[in-house]
Amino acid sequence: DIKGFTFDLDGVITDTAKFHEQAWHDLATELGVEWSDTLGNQLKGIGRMDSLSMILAAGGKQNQFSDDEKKMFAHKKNTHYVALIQSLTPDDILPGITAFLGEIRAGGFLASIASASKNAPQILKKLEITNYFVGIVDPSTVSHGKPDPEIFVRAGELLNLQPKQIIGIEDASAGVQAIKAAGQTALGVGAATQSAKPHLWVRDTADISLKTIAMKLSS
Ligand code: B16
Ligand code: MG
Repeated sequence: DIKGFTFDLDGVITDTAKFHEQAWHDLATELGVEWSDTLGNQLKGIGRMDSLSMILAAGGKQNQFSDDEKKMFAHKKNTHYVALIQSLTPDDILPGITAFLGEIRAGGFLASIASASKNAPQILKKLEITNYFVGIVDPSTVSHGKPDPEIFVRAGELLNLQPKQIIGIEDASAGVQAIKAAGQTALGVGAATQSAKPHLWVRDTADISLKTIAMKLSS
């Protein structure tokens, strides 16, 4: 029986992708790398240093900077990003999610966060939903990013449940792969997850509820 949920953050709980994109776009421009929507999409769900590497590679500049310079660029992007997320309020929670978190709590289920973002604690605080979660995996202690199962395994451990008792929720294909590899049931949200063949699928966060999940599990 399902007893808990592991949540991705960006794209499932709130749309911080637009802030990441703005901050990366500005940094790319400053570094003389031409921005494209394709590049922006490729960065979704990818960790901070890997995102920077992809931007430099897109501009053919992967060998032009020292590790210290790269750290400085990533720090600069993050400072800008952190300034942008200060505007988040509970109104920025994606449709259906607040109600679903309420159902989880009322039903005695547990929830934890499996996000690559080091800013996840701040974001949950801004959205005023920190106390719906028993824990947040600290991504700085995770060695392998999604699609590696590590972060979902850790999020499952925070729940103190077996993988079979957990549903993981993701909007990225690499995230769905990670959930499946962790032995949890994957609920994919949106078209981008279909290629990873999640066990359960919804078009939109508004379609997520205990009732729809129960229906999909039994069909
Ligand atoms: P930070 P998720 C990911 O969050 C974002 O989708 C991705 O764009 C970002 O680069 C990554 O977190 C790291 O975030 O720079 O804040 O540590 O989808 O795993 O919740
Ligand atoms: Mg995501």
